[in-house]
Amino acid sequence: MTNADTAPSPLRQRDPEAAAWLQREDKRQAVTLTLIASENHCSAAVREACASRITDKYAEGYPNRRYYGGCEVADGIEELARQRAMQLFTGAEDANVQPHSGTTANLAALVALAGPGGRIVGMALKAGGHLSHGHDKSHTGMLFDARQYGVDPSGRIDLDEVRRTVREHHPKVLIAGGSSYTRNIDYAAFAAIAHEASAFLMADIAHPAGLMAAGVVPSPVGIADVVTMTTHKTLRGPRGGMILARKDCAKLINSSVFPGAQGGPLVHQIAGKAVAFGEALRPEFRGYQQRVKDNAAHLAQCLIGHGLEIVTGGTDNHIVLVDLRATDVTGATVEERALAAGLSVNKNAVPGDQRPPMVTSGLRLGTAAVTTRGFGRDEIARIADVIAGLVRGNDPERFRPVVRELCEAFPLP
Ligand code: DSN
Repeated sequence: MTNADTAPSPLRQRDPEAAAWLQREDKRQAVTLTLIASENHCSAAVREACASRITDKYAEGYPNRRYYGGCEVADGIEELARQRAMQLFTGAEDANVQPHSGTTANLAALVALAGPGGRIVGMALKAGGHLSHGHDKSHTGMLFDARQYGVDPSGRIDLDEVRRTVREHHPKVLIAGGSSYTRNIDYAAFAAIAHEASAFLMADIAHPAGLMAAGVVPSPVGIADVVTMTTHKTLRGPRGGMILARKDCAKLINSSVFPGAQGGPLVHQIAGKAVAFGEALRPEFRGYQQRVKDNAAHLAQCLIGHGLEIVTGGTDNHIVLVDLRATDVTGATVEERALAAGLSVNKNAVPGDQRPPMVTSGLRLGTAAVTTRGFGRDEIARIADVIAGLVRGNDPERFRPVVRELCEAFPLP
């Protein structure tokens, strides 16, 4: 424990109970290796912006068109975030930085493009898609007429199936992207399929947004009509969402976010987004994203070397999806063992999975957070040894010293 941990702070003085919970989270992250593909560690500068006094400010509306007075600073912050976003994602004609999350961004974009009750086509959750792409438990599956496409037996998108689904159902929106899909997507082919059917193409890049901003994987910006994302995964910003749109879709998107789906924007989070986009515009961000991608490819190869099956046999991005069906363990069991060893991972369905979502036959791993801590090939190989040992049934306690040593050698930013 350092002096900084015990020094009086307004929070520690006024609410020691809440402060203790937050301190416990600092400690948890420090002694845990995060391999959850949707998580990362943002910088202290981003966290400082998110904790700023602008959290007090209501700013319903958009820069220079607000429903409240005193918004000149909120205008400046939001415009800074928007301009940096458009610089980062070359080809973006408009940026809406207000969505509170990726799901809110998707809902707002789908209402804008499909209209209430409109037909949408997205990738099924079990195939690697996302709940908000039309799953029946999501409002996107209840409020829209949703149809889904899957993946081929090897786990890859089958463009012929996508084309058949679109030709059969005539959707207003075709969605490309997912939350556990590990391969590059041919966005030009998706756009051709959508546009042939007079549908919009919406690309959800929540996961690979950082890799795309850095140019290490192909991006749909400039190809898709609308691109939605989160800002806290590979992009390494604060928790939140964002929508990039072609100029002719921008008005629809903006009024669908506010007043359609949200009230006052979280200006403190938008400040964090502006800072994170500024960080992503620096040259070192590309190197970081290249290492994230290389580490994921290496992790997949190391796990294959241990005899484990990887969906599609590898990865093009930061995600590795382990198929446990040839073993005698479930995703839930390995997730629990991993936590006991100090690794934070998540169980995940694999294509064709027969097990329920709280059990699953897969494990989704991601390299964004450990790469932020500074991991390279050697550390990734050690983590692969641990995961393979856990799948084999070794006592998780046995791996705690390795995880502790790595956490100490590679501290949080
Ligand atoms: N929770 C995000 C993920 O883990 O991919 C998606 O909502």
